[in-house]
Amino acid sequence: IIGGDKSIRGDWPWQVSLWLKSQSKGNHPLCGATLINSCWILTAAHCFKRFGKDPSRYLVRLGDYHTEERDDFERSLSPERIVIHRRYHSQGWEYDIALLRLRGTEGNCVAFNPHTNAACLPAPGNKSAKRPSACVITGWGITDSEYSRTLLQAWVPLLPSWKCKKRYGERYTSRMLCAGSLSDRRRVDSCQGDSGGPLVCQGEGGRWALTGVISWGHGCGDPSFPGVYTRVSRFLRWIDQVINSPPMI
Ligand code: 4AZ
Repeated sequence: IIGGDKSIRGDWPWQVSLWLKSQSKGNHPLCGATLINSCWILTAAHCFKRFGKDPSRYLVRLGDYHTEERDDFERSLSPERIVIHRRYHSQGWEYDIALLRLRGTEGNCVAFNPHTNAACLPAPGNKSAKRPSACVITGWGITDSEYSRTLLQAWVPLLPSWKCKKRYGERYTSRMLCAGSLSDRRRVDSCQGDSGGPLVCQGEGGRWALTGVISWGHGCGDPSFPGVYTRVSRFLRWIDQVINSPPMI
């Protein structure tokens, strides 16, 4: 996260970190992710580009705050299944969305507590609802120099799509969201290591909804190249289908 602040422990209880397991080199943080119910975690498809989709190679850590200290509520689990959107192609950035299933029975995989809880999905079908102004990105990714050890947060404004269209051309599509700093005085952006993590926006009644998945962009914190996010509202049916269909054996 560029231009962010240290978060407060427990403020973003849906934040998950995704790790690559390695016995020789120690586990290695790869991506952010978001808990969306007791059994499912939403992240970016490109997180699996390098090391594949064998769930046994990964760990997810819930309730984490400081990556190198043991927090009272943190828990590491291995995912049971990884589902990558079938239209995702590793050469591009379209359909950059994936779901991870945790082990457990029917809606009963992890217990929620003040440090582990699910984010809401956006309400379906209210396209006309006014654009939320307050959105927050969170992650342990690159700051100005290195990965952060504590969970960082940053407020980012959602930008009109034409701003990303203008910069990125055809690569920016209606299944993406554009967000970032408006002025060059304060650079605010997501960056490498944050991807897969949440962009949440606060709606009526103070309810936070998972509006975007941190996905890509040209560099980080460059005011002329905003960050690009997977537009979660376009994938509600896909999410529902994956979660509610029996696993293929
Ligand atoms: C990345 O490499 C990445 N500035 C994530 C987000 C952004 C750029 C790169 C957006 O995962």
